[in-house]
Amino acid sequence: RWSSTSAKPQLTETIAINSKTFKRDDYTNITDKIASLTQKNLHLIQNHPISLVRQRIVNYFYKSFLNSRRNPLFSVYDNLSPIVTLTQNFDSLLIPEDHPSRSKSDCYYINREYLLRAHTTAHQSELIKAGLDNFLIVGDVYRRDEIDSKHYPVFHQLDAVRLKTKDQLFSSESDLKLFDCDDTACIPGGPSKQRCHTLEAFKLMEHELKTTLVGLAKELFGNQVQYRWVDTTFPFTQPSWELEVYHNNEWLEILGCGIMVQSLLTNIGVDNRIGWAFGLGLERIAMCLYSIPDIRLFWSTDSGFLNQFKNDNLKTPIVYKPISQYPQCIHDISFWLPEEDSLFCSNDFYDLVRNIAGDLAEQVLLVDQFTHPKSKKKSHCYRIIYRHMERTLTNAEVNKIHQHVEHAARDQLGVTIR
Ligand code: FA5
Ligand code: MG
Repeated sequence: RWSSTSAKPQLTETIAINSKTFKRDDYTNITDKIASLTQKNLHLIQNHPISLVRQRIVNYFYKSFLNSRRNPLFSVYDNLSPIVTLTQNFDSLLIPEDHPSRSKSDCYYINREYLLRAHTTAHQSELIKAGLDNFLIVGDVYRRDEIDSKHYPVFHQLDAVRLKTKDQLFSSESDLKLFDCDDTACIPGGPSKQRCHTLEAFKLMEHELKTTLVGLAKELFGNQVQYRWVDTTFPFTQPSWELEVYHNNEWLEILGCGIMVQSLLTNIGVDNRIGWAFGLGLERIAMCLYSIPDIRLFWSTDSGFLNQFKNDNLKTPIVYKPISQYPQCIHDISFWLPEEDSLFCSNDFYDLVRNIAGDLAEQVLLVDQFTHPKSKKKSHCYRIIYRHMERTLTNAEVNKIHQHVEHAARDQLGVTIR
């Protein structure tokens, strides 16, 4: 999305990610900074708080669901490549062509065929197709978003799927059925069950899903945790809910879930099972559990951070103690958007800052915007707050970075610095 009026930076025809090479095209919007994060696997690093939360959730599933031989029922996939096709991330999940979540301003596209997964749900269909009925997926996910203490372009999710046959849901002697009709057409969005499901199958699945997740919330936050269910919609579940827990005087959304849309299953050849699924964010839970104030800290390689999470028992309470608070450096940048201002989106600017300043950019805020009454040109003013997490930044150092941001914004986004 380069403005036609600006000088195009010299781009190579291909881009290398995790030692694989991809062709660039008009969809490519992944930056080097983001590409460099695809091999970090924070969720697999020993003692890392993201890894601790992963282990606690996996253990909860291992002990809650056992097969007849008393072995864990769920298998875990935590090492799948984050590079997925548009089919995996969207089509297999019935996400419509015109759904906003597909937009270039929200996703990191490698090209028209591949992107960095925006949710771990991207692997759901392929694992079901491989014959699995009960599984967890854990991994890094990528979304273009604002920059503040709770948002980072990479975070980690854990997804679960559980499929049940009629015999597993009701017992083999029962006359009860899973399906009322083969009409899998459903009007998405409503809070009601899908027409093809019998009321009894639906109710039992809803009950198991919700008791499993309330049990998980109690396991993580303690038996006294206050929670509530909020109706929501996903293209791949119906009905759908979010679970919120009350923490530090506010309701926090920790996951989305629902009864899997039956046509998603029939599309991949499964016609005798009903399923539930959910997806949760590991950072949010870790920030609550360990009082971690800033999402950038998860990427810290400082031993003063990781050492605080060493423990022999996953359930030992840990309270993160800030290594120190270094001062912020605040710089504003104002510019005119390109003539054709639809070519510009704020997320492009956020990525540009992230690419240049890395984790030194603590926040980028759009503080002012206006349209010139005569020329109709639009102006944006952003406030960039720079701060190092482990030392004091010098003025000279910040000025240099900020200048670099100004030049790059001019050259790459076609804006005119005011
Ligand atoms: C999804 O990603 C769905 N794939 C979840 C799902 C799976 C629903 C299977 C039904 C069945 P959502 O975008 O709401 O939904 O993200 C799920 C969770 O990820 C959120 O509840 C939140 O805990 C976490 N999350 C989402 N966005 C962010 C973010 N920017 N930073 C940190 N955590 C986030
Ligand atoms: Mg949500």
